[in-house]
Amino acid sequence: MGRVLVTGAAGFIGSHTVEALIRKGAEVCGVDNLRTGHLSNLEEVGSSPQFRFEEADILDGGKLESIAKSFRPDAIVHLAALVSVQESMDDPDLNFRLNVEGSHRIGVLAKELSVRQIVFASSAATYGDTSDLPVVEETAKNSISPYGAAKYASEAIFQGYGRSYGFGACCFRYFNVYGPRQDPKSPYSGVISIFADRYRAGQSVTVFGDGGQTRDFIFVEDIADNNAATALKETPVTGSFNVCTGRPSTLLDIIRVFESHFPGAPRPVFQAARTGDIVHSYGTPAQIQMALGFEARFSIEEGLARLIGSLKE
Ligand code: UD2
Repeated sequence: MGRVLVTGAAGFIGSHTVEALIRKGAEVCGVDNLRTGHLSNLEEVGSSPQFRFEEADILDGGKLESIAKSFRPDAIVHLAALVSVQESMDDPDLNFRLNVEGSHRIGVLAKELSVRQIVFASSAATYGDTSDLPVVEETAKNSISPYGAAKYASEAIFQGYGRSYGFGACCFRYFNVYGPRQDPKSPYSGVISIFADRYRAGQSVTVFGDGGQTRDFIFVEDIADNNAATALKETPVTGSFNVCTGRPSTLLDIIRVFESHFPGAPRPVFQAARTGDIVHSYGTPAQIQMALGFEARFSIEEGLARLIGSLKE
């Protein structure tokens, strides 16, 4: 079975990806600088003989290289990043270092170690605000944040380096990912993480706008399974793919599901829509389905039920 290095292993998507790799029988080395990741996210895999953890920064080339050289990965899943769009707006230098220079470093590492495959966490933020729906991979890339721009630049870095040095580079444009362990702390955190936190605490949620806005919410286990399966494929794959369900939900749909799990919860409070907010967003997963056989397994009802179950544990 494969040996996979996962950067950002202690993060939200990283920790689920490590679990998916272990379920599939891989040997996993997880690295994380714990800037936004938490060791507690790795509690479930901590005792697995298939897993080791190293605290390291992707920009610390020497340390990362010595970890990677002793582990000898066949594939790298690169999820370490500055993950907040708002933080990228406030600190574009840090965004550049983590989300562009970091990609370059990982690309060079892949060359040095002759890995077979890189899996990279890109984002639907590469498309920016588009009224051209559903979003397909060819839709214009009109990023409206340093974060989206860096993700798109990194796709070019990974695919160009992959062709130069002979590794596969799969760039996954995640849509709105949700699930257990997503951090609800910032007002710019994913809406479902904020809603989950508030329903659990018996507090009312705030809806910006009329709640009719749509997003293509995808459950984190679908994201993780796809990362793991791609990292473990025998034949390298290169391309950029939407990772989404193709089924948009409105915020009112989401609230309805939460209310069925939290009967008697306070009613939502409506406020003016946020400036710059996108009204409708959803993608089509047709290309990833063709290339990798991916299909989201979790409906929004099932994903939310899992998330709410984890809160009540
Ligand atoms: C994501 C990014 C955002 C920007 C955008 C570009 C995240 C968390 N956000 O925003 O920074 O890059 O993509 O496409 O990655 N909402 C509420 N109540 C709340 C919180 C949010 O009504 O307490 C609304 C929000 O105004 C929006 C919807 O919920 O209409 C979804 O918000 P989101 O931040 O989860 O995701 P999105 O796609 O707007």
